Amino acid sequence: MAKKIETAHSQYNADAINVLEGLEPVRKRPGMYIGSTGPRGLHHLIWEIVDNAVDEVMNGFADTVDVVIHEDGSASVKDNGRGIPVDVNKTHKQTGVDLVFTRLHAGGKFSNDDYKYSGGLHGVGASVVNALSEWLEVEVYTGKKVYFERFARVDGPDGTVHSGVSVDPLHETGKTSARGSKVRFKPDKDVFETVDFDARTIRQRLKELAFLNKGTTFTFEDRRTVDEETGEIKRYEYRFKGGLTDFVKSLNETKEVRSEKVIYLEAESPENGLKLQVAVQYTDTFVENIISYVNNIPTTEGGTHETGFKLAFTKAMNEYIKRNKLIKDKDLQLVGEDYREGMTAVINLKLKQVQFEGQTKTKLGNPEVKGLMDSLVYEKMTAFLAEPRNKDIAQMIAKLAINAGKTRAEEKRVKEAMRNSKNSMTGKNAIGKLSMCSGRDYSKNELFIVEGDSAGGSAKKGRDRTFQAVLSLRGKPLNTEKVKKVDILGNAEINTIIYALGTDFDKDFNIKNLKFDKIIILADADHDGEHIRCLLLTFFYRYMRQLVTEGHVYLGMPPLYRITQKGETRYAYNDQELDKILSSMRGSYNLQRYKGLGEMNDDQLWETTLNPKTRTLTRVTVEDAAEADEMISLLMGAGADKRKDFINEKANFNKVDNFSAKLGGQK
Ligand code: 28F
Repeated sequence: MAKKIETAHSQYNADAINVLEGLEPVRKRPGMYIGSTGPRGLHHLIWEIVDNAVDEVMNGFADTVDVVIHEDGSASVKDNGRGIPVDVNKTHKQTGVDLVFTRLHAGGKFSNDDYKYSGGLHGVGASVVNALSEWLEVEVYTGKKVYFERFARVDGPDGTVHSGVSVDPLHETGKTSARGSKVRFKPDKDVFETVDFDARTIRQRLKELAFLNKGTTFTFEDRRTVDEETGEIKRYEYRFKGGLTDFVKSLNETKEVRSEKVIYLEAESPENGLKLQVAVQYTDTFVENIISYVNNIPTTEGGTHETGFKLAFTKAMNEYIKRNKLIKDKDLQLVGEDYREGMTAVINLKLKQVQFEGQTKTKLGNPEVKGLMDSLVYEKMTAFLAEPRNKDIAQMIAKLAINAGKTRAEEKRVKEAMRNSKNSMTGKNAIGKLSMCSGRDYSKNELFIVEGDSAGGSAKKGRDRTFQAVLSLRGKPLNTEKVKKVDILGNAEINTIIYALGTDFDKDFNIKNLKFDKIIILADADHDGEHIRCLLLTFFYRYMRQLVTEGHVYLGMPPLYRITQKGETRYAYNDQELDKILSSMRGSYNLQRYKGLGEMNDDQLWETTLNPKTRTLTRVTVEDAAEADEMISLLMGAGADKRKDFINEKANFNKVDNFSAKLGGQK
């Protein structure tokens, strides 16, 4: 190995300087090219190479992409495309392989605009990966032959570091009947904070790419670990014949759908370098779930393509309803959101010139795309609705939207009524459940939401009433996914919470009016308690998300056991803690198991759960809340049959336990 590097030094000096000048800036400022040198940046290296393989797929030359993480921590990506050109390019006087791996391609990668749909940090090119690797090996299978080239980091005697140097130039190594390219590289540990690839992240992305590129096979192997059960290396394979249609179905897997059929539209505008695919399916929830991609990159912040899609969908449906005279009530005017209650949609856009903007550069900015999407989707959707065989689904959407519109009007009336007669909110009902604190310094105040009247009673007695308020829940708060907004308002428990917090909810939510710094959920450690925790988190996640993202929501952790010995009291919060305490004790002791919060008297509750000096709280993260939300969808969103299947198949209550274990684990 050392020998090769020396050869490289003497023999390829001239070339090496060229390469250096080309790749120098990347090593100097990796962040500029891959965003960061943290885990995200590290994975960017793989995405970059995978992107090149997917380009071969998108151009119709390949249908398989294999990714492997090797025992030595290197990653390889292989496609069955044309193979990176091995002949010397006339203009550049370099092989195609050298062009790809040693030339920095500003922005649009190769000069040929038609070659590439790329955007954002993606598409900065394989040379960036080369520059940030300890070594990188390329194998090309073409014309019945195998070619190989190795690049490496070369540390000069004077301490200078040159990376991406061709240390074993391109040469033939054997025969093959295969076609394609394979790239294997080892990230440079001097560049990255961590060089540990995360298998789950890679699997997720490959699955997503498989949905977005229908019919393409993506495989993944992590050779660093073996499967616990089989003792073998696990191989994952993702391939979806249905593409976006399968994607939407998979998103709705845990929900009850309004119709099995998925609306699928595709269109293109070659003169604008735009291709679009859209898939839509309705669930029996009341939530809108639109996810979009541009050139296989998720546009989480939305953008002009989403706007255009919404405009077109609304317009096409409005006209359908009008043409078929489906609205009886003259005063009813439907708006866009009426058509999106329960809608799951995936938009996949291919675009030549992309502009990303927004806080995380995940928002599509191209202004022309709004109009293009609008007219293309409108045209396709109108045609879809006009087909006799789509009548059922068209009528179904119309009916849903009309209901949504009616409900929206009703909600407005209920809310207005509520605002005008403060009575209903501050009425006996709310007051009976809520014991406010006396302090008016909102940045210190805490609201305990307590399960059950007896626990609520103890909490009311035990608390420090200067800054701690208590709200006791009598019944279960309702599952906010399955109900309409107007029912949410009608649910006493949820209503009281909204009133107590002062923030209003959903679109009217305003965190400035929050009357508490901490909202602490206190529920028992049993299944009912889990359920209540999940329901509340789902409500906060869906309708008051900022409470969660800004860290105002907590879970209280009441103890499970009380151990007393000679007048000394200790508490255990789980079985392991109990074992530990008991094994450290000599002589007789008294053990009490709390079956619920209600069994604790006010002193005990204060000491273990309320007192800021001695209690344990778990702050709820947005991931926790999202997980609760997903679980609620799994457990309640689906109809009875599906739920039963799920419980039988996947033992969901373990998942509930995992969830609480996870929450408990991060105090
Ligand atoms: C494992 C990652 O990188 N696959 C690739 C090709 C195919 C061509 C190509 C790539 C060379 C110099 C532009 C072949 N035949 N997988 C990959 N497969 N790059 S990268 O060409 C790039 C040109 O300048 C290819 C004809 N045209 C293009």
